[in-house]
Amino acid sequence: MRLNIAFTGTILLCGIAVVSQSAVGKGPAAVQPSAAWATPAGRGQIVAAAYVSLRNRGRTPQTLVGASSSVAADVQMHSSEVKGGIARMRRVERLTVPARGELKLTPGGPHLMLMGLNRPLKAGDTITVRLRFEGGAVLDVAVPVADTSAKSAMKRGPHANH
Ligand SMILES: [Cu+2]
Repeated sequence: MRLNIAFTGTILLCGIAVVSQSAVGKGPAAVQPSAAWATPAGRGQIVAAAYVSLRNRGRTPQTLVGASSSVAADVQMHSSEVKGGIARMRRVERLTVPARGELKLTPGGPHLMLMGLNRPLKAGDTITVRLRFEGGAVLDVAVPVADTSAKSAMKRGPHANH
């Protein structure tokens, strides 16, 4: 158990190092992430969703062509649609952040799917998700794992990020 905890700590430190490195910037400078969060996943659960808003201050659209994370075997981009009262998710290869606009990944809309989790995601943890853009730029986003229990949903109101 003690070994296990030490190992998790190491992973977290690595994640932080990656984030600060990329803040120096090889990502598309015009794109800024905000309001990132991921759903928690208990032991044995292998799928979680991640959301983030991407604002593009530039004059050219930026196209997201892939994502990855050290906590998951695969990170897919999905779109959501409701057909005949049933919500369905579909894998997509590209998501565009419009010029001088915003792409919001939200529940019920386009989102990231962390597939094949290699560890539980606990509320309060922060994971790193790397977004890959057309042209080769990458953006590492620190994604806090949210507490999605009913009680905390109220606390996570408009001021939850302050
Ligand atoms: Cu999905």
